[in-house]
Amino acid sequence: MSDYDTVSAEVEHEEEIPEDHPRYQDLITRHRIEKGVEKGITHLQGMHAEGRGSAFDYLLGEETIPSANDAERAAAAQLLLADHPVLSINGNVAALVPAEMVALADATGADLEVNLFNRTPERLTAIAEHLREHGADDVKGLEADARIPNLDHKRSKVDAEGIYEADVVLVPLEDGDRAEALDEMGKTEIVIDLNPLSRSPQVADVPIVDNIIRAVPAITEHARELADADDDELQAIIDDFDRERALEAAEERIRSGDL
Ligand code: PTJ
Repeated sequence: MSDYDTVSAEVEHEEEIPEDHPRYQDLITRHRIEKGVEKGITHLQGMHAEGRGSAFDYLLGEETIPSANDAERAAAAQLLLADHPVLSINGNVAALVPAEMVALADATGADLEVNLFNRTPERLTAIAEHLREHGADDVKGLEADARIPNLDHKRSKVDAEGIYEADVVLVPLEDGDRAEALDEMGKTEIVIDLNPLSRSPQVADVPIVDNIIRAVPAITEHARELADADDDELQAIIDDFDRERALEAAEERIRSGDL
């Protein structure tokens, strides 16, 4: 079987995808996004976003590179040290890693907030419901009673008691304008994005260049390991992390990776 062989789009459940398939992770990802669109969670544009991400992941060798693992550890330290951490959820994130985001929220004491680029009440409600089906108790983002400054009206909507007042936010697969606007608000931003040249990782305090399906469980694992660490130990992990070096290492791997 070559790397380019695929599995029929007729696959109904992801368990039907053979685990020994050379592109197993990519097929699972594609399948989850497709189901997300069918369920009214994921926007059609989410398919384009996924295709773009998948091309970068292919060039990264579909694995967590060492600099991404360092970023995931720094992200765990940031979330644990935060006064009010919030994890932002869009239609792709909800389709790909719903239970994993709930587990990360539990491990770090973070809130979950639905925050959409293509915002509609139907998708907001469907995503909140989907997260609850995967174990979430409280899902923010439905009130949208505050605004991120310097962003157009629809995309600026957040919860006053959620992203608006958070000190640390995890914004996976985020749009560049919003990442910049959150940065201008002084938030500590953790971004997960497979494209190191995209504006969101470029403005992030902690850019994680890794597939979200690997990154989120990895952050949770680091957070569980660091659960008993004191503030000095967490701060030392944050201070040791070099965002520029992480971005350069990812770009270097993508440009020169031996596939
Ligand atoms: O659900 P909504 O309405 O909030 O819309 C969500 C999308 C993702 C459609 C929207 O935010 C969007 O259009 O995003 P962009 O501008 O396409 O950016 C998405 C970024 O995520 C790109 O840089 C991709 O490379 C990256 N990406 C895609 N899939 C993954 C990924 N990064 C990590 N893991 C992935 N699986």
